[in-house]
Amino acid sequence: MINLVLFGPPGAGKGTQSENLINKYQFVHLSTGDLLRSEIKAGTELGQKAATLMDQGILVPDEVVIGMIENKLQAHRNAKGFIFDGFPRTVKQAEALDKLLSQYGENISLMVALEVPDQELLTRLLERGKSSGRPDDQNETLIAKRIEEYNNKTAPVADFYKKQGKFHPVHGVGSIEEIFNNICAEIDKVDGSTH
Ligand code: B4P
Repeated sequence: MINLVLFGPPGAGKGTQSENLINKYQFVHLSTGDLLRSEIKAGTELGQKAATLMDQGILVPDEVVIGMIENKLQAHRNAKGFIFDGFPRTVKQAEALDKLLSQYGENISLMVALEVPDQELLTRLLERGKSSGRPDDQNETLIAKRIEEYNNKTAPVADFYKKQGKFHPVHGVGSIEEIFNNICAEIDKVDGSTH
């Protein structure tokens, strides 16, 4: 079983690459961004609270996303592997994930970190904002706030996995296919060494 953390700043290509990775490896896809957006769409209390924060580019509380992930792990006990997209986003979330997986005798196999310069992130997100309707993609100030949240709270998560020897950086600028092939090469290295 391969459990992959797909990591990177907002707009790095996590959601984009996840789609292709699911097709190839039959991972169960767990995107906290998608889970939160479906709560917002359904108009739940959790969704209403999350929307206020997300619309300002701020992370939602750790307890909320950890609870969502726990429910999903329980619902997919027979999965071949998981791809964690946009989670963990804080060290507290990373510690909680290790704990949850250990209850199933599992652990994170690797973290693939997509590396993309800030200017490129801004261009991509503003472009997506023209059609996505996502409030958090609409202007430069908000996107800058999301990148600031990433640098302050999320970037330290990379060190957490570096210490475990699981950190695999991949250059995230170029064609989607080229980046996909480089991610697969990292997964296959780890997958091969576990057999
Ligand atoms: P997410 O939904 O995770 O939002 P994201 O980081 O913007 O998405 P992603 O990074 O997957 O987008 P992609 O690059 O694929 O989170 C949204 C919000 O939810 C957060 O700000 C936070 O408030 C909250 N949240 C989520 N998880 C949380 C957690 N664990 N804890 C607390 N809060 C949490 O796509 C970007 C664009 O780039 C696309 O238009 C794509 O087409 C384009 N693109 C992709 N690859 C490209 C390439 N190679 N070249 C050119 N363009 C490319």
